[in-house]
Amino acid sequence: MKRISLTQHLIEEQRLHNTIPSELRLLIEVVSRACKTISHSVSKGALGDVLGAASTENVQGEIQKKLDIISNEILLQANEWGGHLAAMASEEMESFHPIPNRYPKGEYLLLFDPLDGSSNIDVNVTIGTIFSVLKAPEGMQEPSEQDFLQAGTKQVAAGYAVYGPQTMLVLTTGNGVNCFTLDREMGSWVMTQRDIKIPADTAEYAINASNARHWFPPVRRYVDELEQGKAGPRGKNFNMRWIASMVADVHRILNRGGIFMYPADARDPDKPGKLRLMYEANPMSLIIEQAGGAASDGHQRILSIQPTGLHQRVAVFLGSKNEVERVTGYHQVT
Ligand code: P6P
Repeated sequence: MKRISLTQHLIEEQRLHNTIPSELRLLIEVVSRACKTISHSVSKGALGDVLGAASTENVQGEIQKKLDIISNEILLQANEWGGHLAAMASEEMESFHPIPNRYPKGEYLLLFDPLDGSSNIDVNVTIGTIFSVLKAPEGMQEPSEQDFLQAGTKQVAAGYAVYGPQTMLVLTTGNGVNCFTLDREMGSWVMTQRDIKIPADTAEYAINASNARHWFPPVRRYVDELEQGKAGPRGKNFNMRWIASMVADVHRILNRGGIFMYPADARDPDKPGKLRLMYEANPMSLIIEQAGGAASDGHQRILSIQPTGLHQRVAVFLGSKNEVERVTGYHQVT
């Protein structure tokens, strides 16, 4: 495959599809540069005094890790001066972050989980950054939380950086999914996979099985069948993976198929799941669908959900299309 840079890809996409105006290209390049900085901080580990917990909690009531805060700051500072954004929102901040008056404002809204998989940071397991891009409503003057509450189908771009053995950037602007590997010597993102597609079938599933006693019947039935293997109704054996880092699990699924599940369960029937719609489920669902997969909350397409809150949670079943359709079907009959 011809190795091209992220910049060349974005310019070629603009020529081909006219879907990446210069402001959006600037936004994507600024975010990708911030992810390089985050990767650099993450890779220092104990040498950079970036490990361990901060003394604060985020809006989710979770103890923040130092790197959660560092990564959030990196994204805020990288994006606020460029004139491409009207506002930002983050898992780590209760309310949205308007662009300071000293900077020009643009027409895009950027949402992100600055460092996903934080429980893995201190034990050197893969983590990542997830981001979602929306257009600000026409004629918007002063941004409000309501302006962010757009269905996932309205995203104009979505992506993640995965900080693993390689640092990679996975991006969609609505015409397929492309992967870039960070060339640390050159400091540039180089395309290493073009138009990636997820196999419609799989023999691998991802769920936190320690919650099995709390699962509702449709999930119980689906996983039981997988566990019965060749002798069971599925007629084949399945493998299980759970990295407890959505970015890492999704990246594996994007590359070799699989189904990722974080369902609602009986621990808190009012809580529709753990993952957040706006800056985890929506961007990942767009990427998965653009790669030929599917993403549902058990009842409907995640991208069709009309948000009601910036930090609302949603149940997530995403990955190989035929498996997501099967488990979603069980929610209609079980
Ligand atoms: P559990 C990380 O905290 C995260 O938000 C996702 O990245 C990951 O898939 C999930 O939570 C792990 O949750 O309950 O298995 O620790």
